[in-house]
Amino acid sequence: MKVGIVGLPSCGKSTLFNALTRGKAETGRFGSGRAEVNRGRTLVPDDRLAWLASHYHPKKTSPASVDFLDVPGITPGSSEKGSAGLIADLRTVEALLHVVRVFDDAATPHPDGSVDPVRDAGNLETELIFADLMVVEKRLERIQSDLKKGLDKRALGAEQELLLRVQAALEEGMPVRRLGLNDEEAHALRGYALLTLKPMILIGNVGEDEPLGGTGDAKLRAWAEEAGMGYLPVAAQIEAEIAQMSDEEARAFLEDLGLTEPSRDRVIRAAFDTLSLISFFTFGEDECKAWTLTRNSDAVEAASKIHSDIARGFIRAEIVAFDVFEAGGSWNAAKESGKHRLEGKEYVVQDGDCVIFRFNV
Ligand SMILES: Nc1nc2c(ncn2[C@@H]2O[C@H](COP(=O)(O)OP(=O)(O)OP(=O)(O)O)[C@@H](O)[C@H]2O)c(=O)[nH]1
Ligand SMILES: [Mg+2]
Repeated sequence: MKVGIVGLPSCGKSTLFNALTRGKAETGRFGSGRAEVNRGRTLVPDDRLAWLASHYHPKKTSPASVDFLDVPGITPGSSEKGSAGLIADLRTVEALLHVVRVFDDAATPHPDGSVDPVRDAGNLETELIFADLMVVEKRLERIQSDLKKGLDKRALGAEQELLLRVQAALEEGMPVRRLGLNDEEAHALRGYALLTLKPMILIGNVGEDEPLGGTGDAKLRAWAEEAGMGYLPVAAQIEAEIAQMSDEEARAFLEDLGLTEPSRDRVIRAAFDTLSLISFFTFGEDECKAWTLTRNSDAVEAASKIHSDIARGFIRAEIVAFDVFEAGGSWNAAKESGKHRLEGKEYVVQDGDCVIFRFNV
């Protein structure tokens, strides 16, 4: 999974990136003129995988991972610089974290002179809408000229009609994700990688005075709810410091605050939820591995994550739900209890399924 971090300048994107990836990207360099992109990978924490590994002692344990992309601040007019640069980078991600500055700190002057989370969130949304509008307008011009040339009228006509609807929404300031497109329409737009069609989670970057794991800014939360987005308050600065601690130190630090996990884990879970992702597991003495799958995928789609041969030669899947596996203490115990299942191609894989694929190539 690939997730992009966006926001206005100096709102704390790189600080959040460091908190999420335990990275050391440079922060606080607004105005340095260097438009550099930071990339990092985070392993997805999963107690279930940890249990499987403690059971099998495999040579290798492979958690799922999330790739984060941190781009420079988007300023009014960023989108006009065209497809080059950061907007183009963002088109490749599956979901966006939109960071909004909530913290107040005289040491970091706000580019607009005052801290106003709702204003900022709206301003960034407007920039993303502009960026999408440019893509849509360009394509509409192209379609028009192709239609004049007498090219494939039916397909082009359908595309034009859809794009005109999208254009009208964007012109009214509505992100495409709120247009209520059906699956087919969303699929038809995939090639344009519209930014406002991507699932988005709002991150309120709250200050040190807000308790970690607190509720964040109420107005910003209401704004997010209104826009149909998830909202998570994160104290990016402190979380970035925690991310640099050893696991032991971090645990003790969080425990003192009455917390069980760093924000990193909450953000990753929110990204999984927003994208409707689930995990299934393969296991054994060689490797225990967590696989990421879109909810409602069938057994063949799950198999194809592992290898196209397994999907092609799929016979059946042997499945034990993780909870049953853990409660019984072993695969064989699950088998004997009758809670072990044989499933065919159409089986819809569930979060936490432990799977052995039977296939023939
Ligand atoms: N007090 C406080 N300062 C913060 C917090 N988060 C970020 N900062 C500071 O704000 C400044 C900007 O943070 P960055 O993480 O570089 O912000 P950015 O969004 O990546 O900035 P650009 O990439 O330049 O747009 C830095 O000096 C950070 O130390 C916070 O939660 N509290
Ligand atoms: Mg930055």
